[in-house]
Amino acid sequence: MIVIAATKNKGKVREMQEILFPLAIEIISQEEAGIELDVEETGDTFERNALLKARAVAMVCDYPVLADDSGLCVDALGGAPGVHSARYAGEDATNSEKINKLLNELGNNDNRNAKFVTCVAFIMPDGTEIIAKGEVKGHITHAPEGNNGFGYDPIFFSDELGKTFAQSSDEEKNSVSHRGRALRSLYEKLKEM
Ligand code: ITT
Repeated sequence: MIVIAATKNKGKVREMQEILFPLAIEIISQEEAGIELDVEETGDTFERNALLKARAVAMVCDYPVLADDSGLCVDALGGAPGVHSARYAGEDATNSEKINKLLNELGNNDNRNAKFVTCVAFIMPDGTEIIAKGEVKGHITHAPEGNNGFGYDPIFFSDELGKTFAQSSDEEKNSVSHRGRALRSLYEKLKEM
């Protein structure tokens, strides 16, 4: 099955491809499909924003569409940056700027518990919508560690892997990540249909 990914984030596209290819789902990014859309993420939940992105792309193509809205929720920051993870340090901020802002906000707080959350929205050409979610728990390191992955990966220490996501291979990250779990849950729902 060929699916259009309703995202402009290249890190997400790569992970979607790696996770879904073994399940016989081929991901093509909206950019590769020639779809130029900038969807404003006005929702206050991951689910609402995933649906906003998926619906916008589904309106202009005849393929199944998959959107991912995700973020990092830090306990001591009341769940921030959460749905605002992409623009936490401003519209055009780099990953380093976002990471530095988060580390500064957290300071030396002993409670460094955090989780990554993903909500995926899948829309079939007949308009059927399927939602699936995934989470992974861990904690925020005191400094960035590792160069793999994207976004906040260098400061997210996965309890299950015993290292940061940026110190992990793609395969290791995908095996426990919020995105891996959400996409495998989506696949199970699709199989049942
Ligand atoms: P699209 O809306 O085009 O999909 P985006 O990057 O704006 O791309 P989100 O609104 O879902 O996507 O923002 C999620 C942000 O959370 C993302 O930009 C990263 O900074 C961070 N994030 C999400 N998943 C991540 C992961 O697996 N590793 C590290 N950071 C992640």
